[in-house]
Amino acid sequence: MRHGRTIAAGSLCFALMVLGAEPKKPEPPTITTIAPLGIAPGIKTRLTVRGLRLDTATAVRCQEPKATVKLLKKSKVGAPNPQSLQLIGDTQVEAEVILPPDYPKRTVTVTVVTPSGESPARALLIERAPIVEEKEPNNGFRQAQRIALPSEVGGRIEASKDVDLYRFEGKAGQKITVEINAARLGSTLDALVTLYDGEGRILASHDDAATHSDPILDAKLPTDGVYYVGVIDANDEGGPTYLYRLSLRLHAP
Ligand SMILES: [Ca+2]
Ligand SMILES: [Ca+2]
Repeated sequence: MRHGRTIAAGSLCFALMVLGAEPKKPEPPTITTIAPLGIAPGIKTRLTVRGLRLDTATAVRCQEPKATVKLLKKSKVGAPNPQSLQLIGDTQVEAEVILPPDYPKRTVTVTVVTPSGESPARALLIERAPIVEEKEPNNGFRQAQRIALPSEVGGRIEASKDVDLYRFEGKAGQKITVEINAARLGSTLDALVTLYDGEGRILASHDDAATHSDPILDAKLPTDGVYYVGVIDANDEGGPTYLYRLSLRLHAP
């Protein structure tokens, strides 16, 4: 499908050139992934914005007019292979953003401006509570990272077949939700999340929601004790742009 369109566009371009028309205008930039995935209001945050054609950036813009945004750096970066170029990008900009402390919404969007135009907007989560940073090694039950119930964790499937395991204590009858925010925010990760009991037996697992590829699962904990949450990429891929935000939530009884 994509190949067919390219040929059609190429033929059209050739036809226009033969007719003496203007050559095609340079394409505007696009954003693939922004790291980190979220930002806390009132706190200076350094963002790494990855995408296509970002190395000529002249500005980074924020949807919130009262935000302070400073473009720090722009550069070309390697993409692992041509197939993943559109997903991962091969250029990046770094910027410093400060949102007003009373910013009220759940997300904020940013764009990158180059001489060829402005990119489509990419959303960032607004963080109201401190984020727990993922710590490797956490690939097995014995190495699982201890987190509280509830918690918000910022993690990354940094390499092919990376597994991220978290351990928490629960009580019988507690109702919890485990949600991943990744693809919805431009992460390359196609996350799959699994809830295990203290013996490592699978209690629940989820891959894709109805309208996107970020998993979300609800569970009622059967006993008092230890539980584990595992995050993997459904295709066993990984890398710097395979970021996720894990929300472990406890519901009121
Ligand atoms: Ca990891
Ligand atoms: Ca890991």
